[in-house]
Amino acid sequence: MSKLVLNLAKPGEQAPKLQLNLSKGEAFTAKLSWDGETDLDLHAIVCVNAGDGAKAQSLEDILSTYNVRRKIGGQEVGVLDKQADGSFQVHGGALRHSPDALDGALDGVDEWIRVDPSKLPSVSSGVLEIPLVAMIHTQAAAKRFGQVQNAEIAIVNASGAELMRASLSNQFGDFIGVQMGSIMIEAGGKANFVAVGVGFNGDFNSVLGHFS
Ligand SMILES: [Ca+2]
Repeated sequence: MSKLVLNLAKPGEQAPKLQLNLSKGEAFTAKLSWDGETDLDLHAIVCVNAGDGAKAQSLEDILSTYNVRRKIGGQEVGVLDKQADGSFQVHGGALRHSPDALDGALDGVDEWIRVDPSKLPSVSSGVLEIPLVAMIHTQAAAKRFGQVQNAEIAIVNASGAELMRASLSNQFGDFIGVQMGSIMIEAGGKANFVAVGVGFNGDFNSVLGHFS
């Protein structure tokens, strides 16, 4: 299909792979934390990988604050409804995103995505692959992770055990975004997290271009 593209504005603006086994059907959470004024965002894309790369099928596969229904210059954009508490979700709640934090003012975790693999549809061939991406909001004037205080991402399983943790401020200081890795779900529900840890300096649509 043709490439998916999202409007990147918000309201008010114009390696070797490390495999981490998850228990079958086990839910887990990606947690993003930082301090200071910068707006960081966590994104996930539900893709099918039939052996020729991970590809999203429609806008309903994209869990991103850029895909929440909103008005930009009088035009409605985005396809995901914001819940009363500010959270939003895809695939009937299989992936749920916290309210979009516009700065790092919260104590501890500022944004999170919770994934419940058991709620996702099974694929007839290939695997479900869900890339997880953390990045600085495009409008945050040329900042890189090295200029953001205490930016960290962690993946935690249902019982609270940490599967991975990375410092974006230190390990990815030269970049505005990082693909942390992908959740891989085989037919039958067995899930792995495959760590990637690739930094990039494009915007979210350039990321989406790889996965659509
Ligand atoms: Ca944010």
